[in-house]
Amino acid sequence: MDFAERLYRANHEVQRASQDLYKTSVELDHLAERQNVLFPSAAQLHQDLFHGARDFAQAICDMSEVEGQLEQKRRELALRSDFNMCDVFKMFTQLDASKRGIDCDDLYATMVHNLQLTITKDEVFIIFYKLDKDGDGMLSYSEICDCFVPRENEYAVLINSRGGFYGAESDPAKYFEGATRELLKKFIRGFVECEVSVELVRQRIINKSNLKLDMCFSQIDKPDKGYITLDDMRAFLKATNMYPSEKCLRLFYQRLDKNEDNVLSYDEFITGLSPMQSNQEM
Ligand SMILES: [Ca+2]
Ligand SMILES: [Ca+2]
Repeated sequence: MDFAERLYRANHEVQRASQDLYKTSVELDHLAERQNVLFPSAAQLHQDLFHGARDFAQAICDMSEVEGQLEQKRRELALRSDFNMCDVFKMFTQLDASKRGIDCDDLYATMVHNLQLTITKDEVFIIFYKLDKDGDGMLSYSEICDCFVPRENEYAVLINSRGGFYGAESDPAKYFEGATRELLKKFIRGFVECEVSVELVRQRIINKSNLKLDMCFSQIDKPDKGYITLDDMRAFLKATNMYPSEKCLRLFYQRLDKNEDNVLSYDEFITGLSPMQSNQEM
């Protein structure tokens, strides 16, 4: 083989190798594209986010945390061995066995006169409005249980398995031990604080961040199912790099899911996130 032929063959080899290299790089590009479709990077997801998405995600995290703090107080109460729903209901009906529910006046009288709680009528109304789920103007036994029984099952079981202790007691001020009454007061204050904090965040979403809730709904509802799941909510938060505690997020989600069917309808989303003032205007 002479020198010219060897050079020719070597050139040919180089050409083939570079063609192979090119093919491989094209294949790699295709692979990368497919990878991006399957596993979009955080940066790609961010490109898809709507204006104000991070503000909205922050608002969800803030409201979730507030719900978590209230649940913590519920658990502290549930751990008191004398605390039970039967006596709570009796105390709030002011020991009137003929009453089938608690009205706003009973709630106020029990909190102010019996528990000696510093609370305004407006604050009592906030509690009442939140608890009266069926809107009949009375708090039923189950509506009162919704307020006090922890959402987490192991704690719920504790309180649900306890019967009443104070059946023979005629003075509602003697219901529950001192430390339990203190925790009960702390919980009621926490309940008001939770509602006030959530209301402030709702106002922030609309007034400061200028977000339209219907737009937020359609952006989180992927792909246009007409409802939002907990997974949708989590995916949205992940895309904004926010990771609230799973327990707190679940509590916040339950707050919005009024009919407890595990999905957030458009109405539940809008009503749950609109400030109270605009709810009344609607
Ligand atoms: Ca009711
Ligand atoms: Ca629902």
